[in-house]
Amino acid sequence: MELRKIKQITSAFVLKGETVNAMRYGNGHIHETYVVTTMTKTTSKRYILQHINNFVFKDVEKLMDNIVAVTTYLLKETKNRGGNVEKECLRLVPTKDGAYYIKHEGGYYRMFYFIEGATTYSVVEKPEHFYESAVAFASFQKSLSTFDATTLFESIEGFHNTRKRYNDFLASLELDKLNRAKDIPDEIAFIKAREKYVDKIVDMLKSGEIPTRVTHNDTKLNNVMIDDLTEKAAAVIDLDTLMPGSLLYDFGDAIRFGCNPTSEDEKKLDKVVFNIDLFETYAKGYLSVLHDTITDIERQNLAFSAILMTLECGIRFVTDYLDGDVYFTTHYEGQNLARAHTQFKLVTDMEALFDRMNDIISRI
Ligand code: ADP
Ligand code: GN1
Ligand code: MG
Repeated sequence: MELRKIKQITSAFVLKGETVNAMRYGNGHIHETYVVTTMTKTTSKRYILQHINNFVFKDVEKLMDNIVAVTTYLLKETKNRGGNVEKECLRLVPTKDGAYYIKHEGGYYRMFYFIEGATTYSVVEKPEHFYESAVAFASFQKSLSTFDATTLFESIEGFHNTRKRYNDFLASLELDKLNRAKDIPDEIAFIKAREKYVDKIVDMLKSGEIPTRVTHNDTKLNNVMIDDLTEKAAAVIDLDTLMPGSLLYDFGDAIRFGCNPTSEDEKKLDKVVFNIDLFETYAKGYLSVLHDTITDIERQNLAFSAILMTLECGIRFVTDYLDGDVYFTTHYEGQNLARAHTQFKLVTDMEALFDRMNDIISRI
C-alpha cells in the first residue's frame, strides 16, 4: 500500500502526531500488517496498522466486537493485578468517530498501539522463550476461564474441527480447480491414511468428556511477544480466533510450530526434525500454570493433540494449494505445499515418538 493511502487511513484514528512512515511488518499469514511511525515536534511513536483479511473473517463487525470485548476484559484484569498495560495488553486505537476500525475503499482497517521493547520469534532461539510462551498461553487460558463464552462470536466456523477440515480437503480434491491433484498423490495418501485421527477431539468435546473452554486457537510462537529485557513473555497477541474450544487445540498448535527447529516452509526436510526436548520444555511451562485445572482426559491427550493439530494444519495447507492459494499469504508458487511437507514430516516424527511424548507428560 502506498504511503499516501496509508496516511488517509491513519488520519481516521486518534494518533499522537502525524504519520510520517509505514512499512510492511511481521510474518503473519492472514492480515496485511504495517508498522506506522508518527511524529510530533518532540517525539515519535509507533503503531500497528492492519488491513483485516475479510476473505478469512467474513463478518468483520462481529470479529471486532469480539476483539473489543476481550481486550477490554484483559486490560481490566491486568490493571487489577497491577500489571503494565502498555507492555502486556494488545490495545486497539480508537477512531475519531469512537469506533475501532474503519472501512476505506472497500477494505477494513484497524490499528493497535505498538508493544515496544518486545519481539516475536518465528523459530525458537532460546528454550526459555518457548517455556515463557507456554506460561503466557496457559495464563491467558486461565484469565479467560471467567470470561463469558456465550458472548463470543465464532469468528471462523469449525476452526479446529478437524473432521470439517478433512471434509473440506476432500471437497477441494474433488473439485481440483487448478488440476493440481495429479501432482500430489503422496500428500493425498498421507492425509487419507490418517482419517482415523480426525474425530477424536471433536467427539470428546461433543460428548462432554473434555470441557469446552475459551481458547486462543492460534498459539504459534510469533503470536506472543517476548520482553527484550526480561526475556519473559510480555503479551499474547493475534486474538482473532479466540473462541470456545479445547485447550488441546492451544497446546497442540504451539507444539506444531515451536518444536520445528526450522521455518514452516523449510525445503530441506532432513532439517525438519521434531524437537522432543522442546516438547518437554513447553509441557512443563504449560502445566506449571494449569496443573490444577486441566482434567485427566485432557492431560492424557496432550501428546495426541500435537499430532492432530500438526496434521490439521498440513491438511489446511494442502487444501489451500488445491484451491489456488487463496487463504494463507504466500510469497512464491508452491509455498503452501512446502509448508504442508514440514507439517507431515513433523507428524511422522511424532508418531514414532508418541510413547516417549506420553511418558514425558506422565512424568511432569
Ligand atoms: P496475522 O493474523 O496475520 O498473523 P498478527 O496480528 O499476528 O497477524 O500480526 C502480525 C505480526 O505483527 C505479529 O506476529 C507481530 O510481530 C506484529 N504485531 C502485531 N500486533 C503487534 C503490536 N501490538 N505490537 C507490536 N507488534 C505487533
Ligand atoms: C495462520 O494468523 P497467523 O499467521 O498467526 C492461521 C493459523 C495457522 C497458521 C499457520 C486465522 O496464523 O490457523 O495455524 O497460520 N490463522 C488463521 O502458520 O487461519
Ligand atoms: Mg499472527
